[in-house]
Amino acid sequence: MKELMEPIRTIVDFKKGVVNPDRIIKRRVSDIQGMYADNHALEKFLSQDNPLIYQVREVNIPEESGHIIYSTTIIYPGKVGQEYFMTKGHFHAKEDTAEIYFCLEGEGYLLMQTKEGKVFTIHMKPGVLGYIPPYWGHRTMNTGDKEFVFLTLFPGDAGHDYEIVEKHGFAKIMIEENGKPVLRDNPKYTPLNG
Ligand code: M6P
Ligand code: ZN
Repeated sequence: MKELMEPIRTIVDFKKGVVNPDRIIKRRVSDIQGMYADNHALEKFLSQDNPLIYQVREVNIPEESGHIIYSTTIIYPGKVGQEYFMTKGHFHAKEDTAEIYFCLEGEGYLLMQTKEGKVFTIHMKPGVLGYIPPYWGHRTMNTGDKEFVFLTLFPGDAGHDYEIVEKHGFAKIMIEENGKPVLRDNPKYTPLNG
């Protein structure tokens, strides 16, 4: 008989994310440096304290079809130049897989993009659920002044493809202008089919 996995009980603190995660991934400015538009501001940050931008608190779930992986992400408030602190961003290695982002605390934006360069944003605040359909790359940014916390759920076999984002970037960036977040063209973006 097939041996079944035991069910899991996870506690999620709305402000702090998954309590006692199996793994914490931490990303600092240096881990996503090529993706910020303002090289000058970036160098200043790197020569100083290389701050923590976000952490992902993960539970051990098999990376296999049939499972649902879940984790919480905390993006700290801050900017590199005028550009808000953000996740690295990725497409799914198995492109026909979706994902759900559910905001627990703080505020920010969920930026999505197709490989053809079509862009869509969802303003996230507590209680807002963003559905990322299959084939859309995704990145999130904290546009508020406190920690932005969200829960994510995605198919076990989705995988992460960072290469496209590293090579081409996202078509848009979210920057602060007159105290407000605005979406602007990313000067570092190179279209996939261009
Ligand atoms: C969410 C999920 C994870 C992802 C994390 C950070 O929690 O989408 O799969 O790893 O955000 O985003 P990234 O991997 O793009 O840095
Ligand atoms: Zn994803």
